[in-house]
Amino acid sequence: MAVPRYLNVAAAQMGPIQRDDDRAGVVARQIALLHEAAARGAELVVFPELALTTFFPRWFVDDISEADHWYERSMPNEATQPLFDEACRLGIGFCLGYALLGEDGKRWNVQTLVGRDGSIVATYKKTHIPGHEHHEPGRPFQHAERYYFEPSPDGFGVWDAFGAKVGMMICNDRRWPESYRVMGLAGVELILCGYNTPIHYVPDPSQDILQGFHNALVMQSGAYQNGTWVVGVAKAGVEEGVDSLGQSMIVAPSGQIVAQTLSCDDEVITARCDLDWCYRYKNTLFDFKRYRRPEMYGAITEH
Ligand code: CDT
Repeated sequence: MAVPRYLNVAAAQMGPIQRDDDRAGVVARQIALLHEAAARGAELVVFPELALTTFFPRWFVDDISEADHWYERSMPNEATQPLFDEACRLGIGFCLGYALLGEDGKRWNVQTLVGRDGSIVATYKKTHIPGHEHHEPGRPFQHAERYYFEPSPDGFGVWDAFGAKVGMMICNDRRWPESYRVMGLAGVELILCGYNTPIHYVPDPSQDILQGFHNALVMQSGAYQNGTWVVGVAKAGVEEGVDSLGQSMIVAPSGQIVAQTLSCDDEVITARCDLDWCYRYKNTLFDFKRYRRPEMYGAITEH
């Protein structure tokens, strides 16, 4: 008989981080979330996208070096070492989103996965960069991610960690079925995804009322169609006047939401993830080897 595999996972949603909030204060909030997750038996805690700063792509600066202070130069660093130390002391792993300015001068939107012993498992760079490249002065706020970040050249990875096959994606990645499918093909069992989603979608405000629906729609379908757990974690609430979606959730391989936040503040939700549940889908309806027709899907990568 196979030994059942369970992983206690926490989504540590964060309320807004304002422009003047310093990293020490943000990390103190994260440590408080870590403690709450630990008290609930979590082994892995997932924080949002850009979890150390405000969502700075909402402002444009002509000289990008003026934005350097929003980026980390290394991980861990002086500001985040207390989080690493406390997580290691508690024996909890975590996944943290932040902006990274590499030694080569390249700017990335990343998530780092840290093991229960404090060692870095992997750093994932965001693949799909939404928004715009140039200043758009007519907008109520900018979404200039394409100015501030390069698209990852690495693609999606799946790592053996926490006794599971763990993948990562960041915010807009969750809207694309290819993100889940590439990881699904690598056998992913648990996908970790931080996000910052403004309620107001400037190019088409008719979508505003649907933000919560679309958020659940993509993560539930991605989980189900690939037989994987998905953990989606928001930086929520009104940040510098911009209202952002909460509704962080943990989705089972069946597509069912097993836990969801109720607030737009710092809030922890947890789930005991049965990793073998994935195979009820991977070995039946979504038995990729048996049923997929990749020779019919060429257009997806050709165009
Ligand atoms: N951070 C991020 O990727 N946000 C986008 C907002 C929509 S595009 C302006 C998202 O997909 O949620």
